[in-house]
Amino acid sequence: MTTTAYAAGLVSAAGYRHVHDWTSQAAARARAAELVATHRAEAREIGRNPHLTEEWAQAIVSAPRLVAAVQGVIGPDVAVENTFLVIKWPGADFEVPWHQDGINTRLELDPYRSVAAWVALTDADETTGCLHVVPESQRAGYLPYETEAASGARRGRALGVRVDDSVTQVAVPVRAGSGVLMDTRLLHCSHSNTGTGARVGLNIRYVAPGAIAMRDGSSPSPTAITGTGW
Ligand SMILES: O=C(O)CCC(=O)C(=O)O
Repeated sequence: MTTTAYAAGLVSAAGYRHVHDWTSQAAARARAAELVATHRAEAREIGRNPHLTEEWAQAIVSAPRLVAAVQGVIGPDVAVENTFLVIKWPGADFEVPWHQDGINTRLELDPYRSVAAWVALTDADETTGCLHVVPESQRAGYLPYETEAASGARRGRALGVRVDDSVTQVAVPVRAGSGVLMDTRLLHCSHSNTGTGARVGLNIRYVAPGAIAMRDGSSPSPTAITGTGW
């Protein structure tokens, strides 16, 4: 991996920054408890695009403090391209491999018109499986990735990028009700939850107009949050 090709991007020199208190810790934990109760029996680990159907997810993606932070990065007109719920059950083997949120087999996001948010509904730390990032990795641009099967990822949509162990990696603990904004090229991963309670987080890809390039040439239809012309 080279890290000198591009400028730092819009989020920060490191490629990520915290968003504090997009909701209260109590409200986030209450929502997490409901999700855990709903999904415990089947030990469901992922939910794709809950913002399309679930009121709780629609409320999160349009939370004023979160949207204001996103607008501070990509401008006033904001839509949601994708959401991804991850529940890490205690003791379950569930590693999300190194990946970049802005590129996959379906699309590529313009990193200057998009930003990823990972928001915590429970506390997430190194024990319970918080995100780990490679600071400044956005400077390398989008990197070649493997398919889910080839990267060893058994679950989730993450597409694995090979990251050398010698590269600086940083754990990013987040309290319930807070979150992290990431450059869509920032390398990140998460490990299994070795704690005692479920870890619940929602990944959101926010876009400004013109951010989405679909590989098949089709027109994208993100979910508008602010602005017109979507
Ligand atoms: O919730 C996690 O542990 C990782 C989720 C993630 O990295 C993603 O959805 O892009």
